Amino acid sequence: MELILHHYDFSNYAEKARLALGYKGLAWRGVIIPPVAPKPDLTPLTGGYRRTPVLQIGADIFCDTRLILRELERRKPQPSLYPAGSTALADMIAYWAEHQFFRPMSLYVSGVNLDLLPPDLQADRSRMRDLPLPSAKTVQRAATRNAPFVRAQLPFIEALLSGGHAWIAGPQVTVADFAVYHPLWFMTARSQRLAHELAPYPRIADWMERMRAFGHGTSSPMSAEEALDVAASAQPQTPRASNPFDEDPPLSRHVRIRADDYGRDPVEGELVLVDADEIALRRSDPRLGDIVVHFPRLGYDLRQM
Ligand SMILES: N[C@@H](CCC(=O)N[C@@H](CS)C(=O)NCC(=O)O)C(=O)O
Repeated sequence: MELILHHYDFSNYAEKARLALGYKGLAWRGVIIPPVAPKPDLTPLTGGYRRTPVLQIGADIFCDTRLILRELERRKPQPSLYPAGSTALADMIAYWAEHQFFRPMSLYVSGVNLDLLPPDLQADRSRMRDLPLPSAKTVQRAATRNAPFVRAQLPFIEALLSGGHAWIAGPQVTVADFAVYHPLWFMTARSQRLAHELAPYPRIADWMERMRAFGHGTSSPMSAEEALDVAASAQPQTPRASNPFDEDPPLSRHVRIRADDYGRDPVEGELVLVDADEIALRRSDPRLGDIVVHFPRLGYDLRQM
């Protein structure tokens, strides 16, 4: 079954997924989705989730790169993203990179590149976070306030790469490499205006070069229409056995899942899989039939309706 990545070029989380596909030497099809809502060809697949990227395999939809990388590992275990012994540390570093390091990075980069952003982007991102639309001045002030947070954390990364460590969590490649890479990629993806921030860090530069060399695997474009047809003519795979916590709703209950931070559009359906890493629900779309939508456990709120 083909791997279909719904993405757009300047999405840094999509870059994380593309690079993981490259690391594993996978072939995939790419559907370009709009960078702002509404996303009328994506939400029939996800049931409402609008963030980027999304991985489709037939009538199974994987939301969030945390789960997308796990799913790639399941389908092609080698080379591994979760080498024995480094996984806990890698997961914790990845959490830091995406929850503590990336937000100031995003505010700094967006402020500095304000004149280069698509005109509707700020308004969409404010709506996505339930915030009022900021003025240009507010965006620039946020950049000024957040630059020190970026600058204070860059040395952490240089330090992780010292002491003979080739990769972020030690001697082997892990998910932490991909989670730390994409915020740095974002820094100079749109312009070179912040390239000077990385200049003092030779180890970061060398490691980013080795990350870039993984490439994106082999990809060919697919239209949104074709991806919807793939979902319509496929059946979701039978979910693997669940291993719920006592607090979880029983399987087959009607549940709602949504992100716990931003882009919190709810997805509703019947709970079909729940364990420590993943939650999945089955929903029915009038055109596509049954779809199973998968989320990582961490970062998502699961509620019985
Ligand atoms: N935790 C999510 C975060 C994804 C995310 O925030 N992606 C950004 C793009 S880089 C996004 O969705 N922006 C709004 C959009 O694309 O609609 C993941 O790991 O996939």
